[in-house]
Amino acid sequence: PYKTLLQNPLSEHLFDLPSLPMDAAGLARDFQRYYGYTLGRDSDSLAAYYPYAALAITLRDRLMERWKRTRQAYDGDKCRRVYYLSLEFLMGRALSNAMLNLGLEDALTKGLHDLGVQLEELAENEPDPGLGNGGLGRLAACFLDSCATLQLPVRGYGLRYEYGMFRQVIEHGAQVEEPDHWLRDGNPWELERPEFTQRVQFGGRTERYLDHRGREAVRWVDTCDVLAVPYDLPVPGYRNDTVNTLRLWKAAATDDFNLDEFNAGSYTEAVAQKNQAEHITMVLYPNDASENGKELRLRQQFFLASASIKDVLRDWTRLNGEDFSRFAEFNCFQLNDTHPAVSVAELMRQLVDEHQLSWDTAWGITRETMAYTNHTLLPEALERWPVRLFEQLLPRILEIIYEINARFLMEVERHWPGDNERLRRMSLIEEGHEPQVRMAYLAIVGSFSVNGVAALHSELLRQGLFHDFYELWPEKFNNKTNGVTPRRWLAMCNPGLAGLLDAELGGDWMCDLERLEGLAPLAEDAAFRARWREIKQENKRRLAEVVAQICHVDFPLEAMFDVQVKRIHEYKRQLLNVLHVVHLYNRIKQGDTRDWTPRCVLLGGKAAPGYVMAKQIIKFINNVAAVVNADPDTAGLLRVAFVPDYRVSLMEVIAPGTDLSEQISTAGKEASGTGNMKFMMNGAVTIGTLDGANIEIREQVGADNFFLFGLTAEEVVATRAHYDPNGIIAADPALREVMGLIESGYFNRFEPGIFDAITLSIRNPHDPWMTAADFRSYVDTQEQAAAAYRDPERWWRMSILNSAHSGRFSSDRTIGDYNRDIWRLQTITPRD
Ligand code: 4GP
Repeated sequence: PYKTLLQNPLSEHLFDLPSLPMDAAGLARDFQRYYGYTLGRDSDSLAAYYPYAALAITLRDRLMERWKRTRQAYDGDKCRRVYYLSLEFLMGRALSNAMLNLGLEDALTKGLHDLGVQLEELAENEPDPGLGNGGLGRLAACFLDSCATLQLPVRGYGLRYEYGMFRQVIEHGAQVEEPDHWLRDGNPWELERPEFTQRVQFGGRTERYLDHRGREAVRWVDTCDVLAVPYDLPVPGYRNDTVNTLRLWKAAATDDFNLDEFNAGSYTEAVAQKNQAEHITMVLYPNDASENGKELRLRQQFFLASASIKDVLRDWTRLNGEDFSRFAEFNCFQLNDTHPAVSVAELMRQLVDEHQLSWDTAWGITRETMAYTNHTLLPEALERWPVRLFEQLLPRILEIIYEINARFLMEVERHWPGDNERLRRMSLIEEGHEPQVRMAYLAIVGSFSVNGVAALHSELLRQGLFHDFYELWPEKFNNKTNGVTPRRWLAMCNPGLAGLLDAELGGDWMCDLERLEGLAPLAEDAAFRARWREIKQENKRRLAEVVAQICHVDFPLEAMFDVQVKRIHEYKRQLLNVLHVVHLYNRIKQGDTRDWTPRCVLLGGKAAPGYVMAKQIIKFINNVAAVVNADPDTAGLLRVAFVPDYRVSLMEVIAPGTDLSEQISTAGKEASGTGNMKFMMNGAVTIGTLDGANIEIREQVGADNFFLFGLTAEEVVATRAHYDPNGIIAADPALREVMGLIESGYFNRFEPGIFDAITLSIRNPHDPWMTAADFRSYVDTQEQAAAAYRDPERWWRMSILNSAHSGRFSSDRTIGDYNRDIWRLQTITPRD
């Protein structure tokens, strides 16, 4: 689309930019100029967006110089690079992040103050970009942050969804979804790069022909093409002059029109048809950890894979021509779950069909450059696409998958001669009434590395889900326990605690989080504990204000703030939490409140719009909350709130203000969790099962500083065959009463029957989440947590030790591990 090139290159002087001022007055001047001139606003404009935008551009300029220098450094070094391919990047707001990383908070606050502008108020006007569902998308964002801070040449590739994650509104206790048009006012952080547009093919058919060397070759013809236009977002490292790139593709129509229609006078129809193309990046699929067989989703996946690989190959051929002999040495693709797994076949297609490499050479390259991360064990989340859909949409890709499969099955046959059952199990194609392509297997076969995201999860992959593949290629399998960025999740979101850490540990602990260990001895110091408590109380005040404002529920600060925020999913067992709440309510109603710890229970999270049970759970939480909060007997003892529209910016207020972190999934189901790490860093104590990274959290902080309950993953499996929830309910008076109260319709007096599905699921002997099995040990352990909270010396010591031992859960450690074992990148420092 940009065929017009300059005849004469621009003068070098043009690129000799003066450095921008970083002091208060200089920043304020720029802000004023952008507001008044660039954006053209006046005193008559009261729209809050523009002063925010002026501030964003002021910061973006400062990033821009560093961004260019980083690119030059990477190009100049001809270094090995990694491309992180992900359908989701849940970046969170950019402004405070840029400010922190550039070290401009004080200067900007002062500069704006001198203009009579409140920085904090402006920052609140930034939309929270929701280009992800939950853990997987947020992990990608933490990883990019760590890569920039560690000065690693890693580029993110994703999609620029016009509509991100839906906005969740609660009406009569139930979730209602509203579209989130986050780009409506524009996005001052992005830089459109139409000059790097790529063309992506769909549909059509394949055709054999003889290439110029007389060899048989294949081309993909008669396709409906879509343009992929890149938008770059800067990813600043922490005060190190590195600014990496997140490149998001937007789908756009080509300018080729159906001439027949044109000539038949259907000009408007021909143009209107082009709209179809742009639908590809219209909306994020709001499902986490669950499969969906929608054609548009496969289109999105291929669109990302094809455009990104073309982008990388274009860069390669620009410098190396058609010599791919060292390609694998310099390039590595990390696949964030199976969503971009079609990249394996697409890289093969581009190398073989477009760059005329032999199959074996191309396959050698592919297998040395692809690496795959799995994020979930839930079988319903394992992506499979109908062969039929591939045939229509990506006929050439299907041929390539068949070829990969045929060669792979020969390898299996050599390894286990005559084991037809194994061939059937391991095939990339699941046979049956409607044959399917197994995307996880394609990813494993095409990669040199396969990792899970916590020790237990990686072990369960080896022993369960991917066991056959582990037997064939044990060396491919490895673990990379997740982490979160301490810049956003401590330094930025908890300024009170950050100040204390600066004072006690010296600056820059956020780049060497193991230094938090230095807090451990201070846990014994009463004066320090008092300081710690004050900071937590202030953070609780901030959180209580938000809860009062949006939930209209009053959270008294002396109560224990007990929080579970995450996607709503049966395996995460928000239901178990609510059963405990109902149990506490029963105790209050029976006058059993001796030695009571006042408690404020906060829940939040979105349900996939089509996940009926998850939506019922939200309704149930809200109904229970309404009854409990309205009952005068609970005053000062128990409060329950559901915070609507849980998102990154809300977590920034919630994590610092939490006392007790609920990580209560059925053991063996939560791959890792990352919210658990954010809470721990901010001094919350965990109540949790031996699941995902909880196990490693407990190892770090010590069994005394973690409230453990429930069956282990092994016990869950062993119990399954003889699980008898009704027997358990009958034998436990407390649970019997809880179930009785719910089943009496106490929480749905005007809506008879609406919670039947919930109570039946708990009573079902095939309940995969085994909620009843863990009730007793959960309630007992909650009682221990409550008792610990009544002993302030003990509680604050535990709180401090949780932060102190959270260093391992910095995503800098995680990325260090990826780099050591998989990526093997050199650090690159931009030069002046
Ligand atoms: C999530 C997992 O459920 C969570 O345990 C993990 O911490 C996170 O990925 C990051 O690895 N999975 C998803 C998903 O978000 O969509 O599968």
